[in-house]
Amino acid sequence: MPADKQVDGKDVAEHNSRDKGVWIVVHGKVWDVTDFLDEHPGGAEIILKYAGMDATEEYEPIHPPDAISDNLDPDKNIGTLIPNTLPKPAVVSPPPPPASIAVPQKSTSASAQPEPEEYVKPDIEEMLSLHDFEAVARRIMNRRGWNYYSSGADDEITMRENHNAYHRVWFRPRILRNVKTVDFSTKFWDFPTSMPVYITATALGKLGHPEGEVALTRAAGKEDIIQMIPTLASCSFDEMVDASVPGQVQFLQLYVNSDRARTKKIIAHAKERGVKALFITVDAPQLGRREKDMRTKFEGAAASHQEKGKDTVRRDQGAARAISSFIDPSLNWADLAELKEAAQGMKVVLKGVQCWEDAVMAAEAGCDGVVLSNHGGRQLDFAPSPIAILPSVVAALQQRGFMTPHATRGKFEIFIDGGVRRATDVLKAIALGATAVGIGRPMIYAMSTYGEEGVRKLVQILRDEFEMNMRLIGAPTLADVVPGMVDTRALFTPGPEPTMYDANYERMLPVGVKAN
Ligand code: 173
Repeated sequence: MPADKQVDGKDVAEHNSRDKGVWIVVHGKVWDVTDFLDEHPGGAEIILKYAGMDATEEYEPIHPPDAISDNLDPDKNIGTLIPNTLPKPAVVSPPPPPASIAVPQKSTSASAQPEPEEYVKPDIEEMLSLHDFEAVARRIMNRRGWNYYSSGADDEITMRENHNAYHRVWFRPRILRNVKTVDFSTKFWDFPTSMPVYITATALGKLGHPEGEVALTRAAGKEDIIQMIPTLASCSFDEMVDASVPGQVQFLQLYVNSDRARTKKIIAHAKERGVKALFITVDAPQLGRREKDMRTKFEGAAASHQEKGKDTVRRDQGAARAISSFIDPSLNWADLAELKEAAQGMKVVLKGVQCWEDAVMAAEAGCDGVVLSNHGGRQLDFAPSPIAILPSVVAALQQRGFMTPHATRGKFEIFIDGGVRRATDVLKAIALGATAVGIGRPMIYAMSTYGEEGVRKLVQILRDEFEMNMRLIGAPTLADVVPGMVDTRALFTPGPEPTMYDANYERMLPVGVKAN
């Protein structure tokens, strides 16, 4: 059927079941997805829910724009929907904010149903720290987006520990050093950047902001920091590269697909578009259980599981589960050579290393670096915080000659991510031997609350913090931030009471119990 055929909404509405055929509308185009139902990485159920309807709103945040045309044959494009001919589905009201943060209600004697007080988003100039973006995000993001980004695995012990561990590293500040000017620009390998912080990969940006990840790209370009492009972005890879300015350095985070040909195609395309480094995620052979995400996304909806198809994975539980089934759990060390060869010309880094033995194996396998990461506490609960394992990783790599002494860092770079909220956190990581630190959630919260300007503001806040804190520890350059500037003796003992989580995150509650 010719793709420019005009299709009446009534015809679409009639194709609403496996028996009658399943048509859906996305961005004004009508697609026949009947044969694709059981191939859909997100499962058949979610498509069937939109059978005969316009699925654009559901589709948009969790698929890059080219996902349909990449996966369906052109003859499955039935044509273009004639505007305003599709019967309207029942209106679904936007999800309420989490009950635990519901604002106090005005008491009014005139009405039995008091109106909730409206939350007034603060002016961006009121943002003083990275925590502030999270606090605003929690109030204004829709529930689905907030629960997806804010959730951690199981009891969220690792997610909290990632941040809390920084509270147990203390500085040993030096005095009377000339800190009139401080310089915190640095290089990742030979790629210069304005600070030792990059935007790490986070999926599904349009759950937070309609522009999605291109807002991060633009902010990174303007503030001269490096962005790691996620495999599972809401924007397409090309949109993110097209949004960069000339000379802007971008990395790519890669989930390795069971279909290796697809992965190689992605790598080749990234190389062609000038991506400088490939960060292969190695901590997610299966997605962790983020119960807050799983529970709330389908609150009130009937439970679902894939009826037919290749496996029995439930895909209705949370945004990430819906789209992660392509990730290859059989990926192992023997596959690295092939991936490295495909990536020749780009740096290759393993993202998600959680002990020194694996960091050494990565170096021995010829990788250019590692990211000590537990995926923001979203995968294995009780994985250690990256800052706690950093000293042992550095020691092991130095012993084996993969890292030269701190001030003249070698070619093997150590990045860390998870729980970073302050420039002091970053400086602690630098002192202990990291090249730089990835920031994920706060970037997404800044984007979700104030768009590109929010992300720029976040970077500016960090810049101010770097300048002040480097003066206060007596380090005019990052080369002066050496191991002797930190005291890690408390790292493995209980430390100060955590602060962030009580303010910005709610405790997880069992099914059916409302937070208060
Ligand atoms: O942490 C995540 O949510 C994540 O990495 C992911 C993995 C697969 C699909 C979507 C997101």
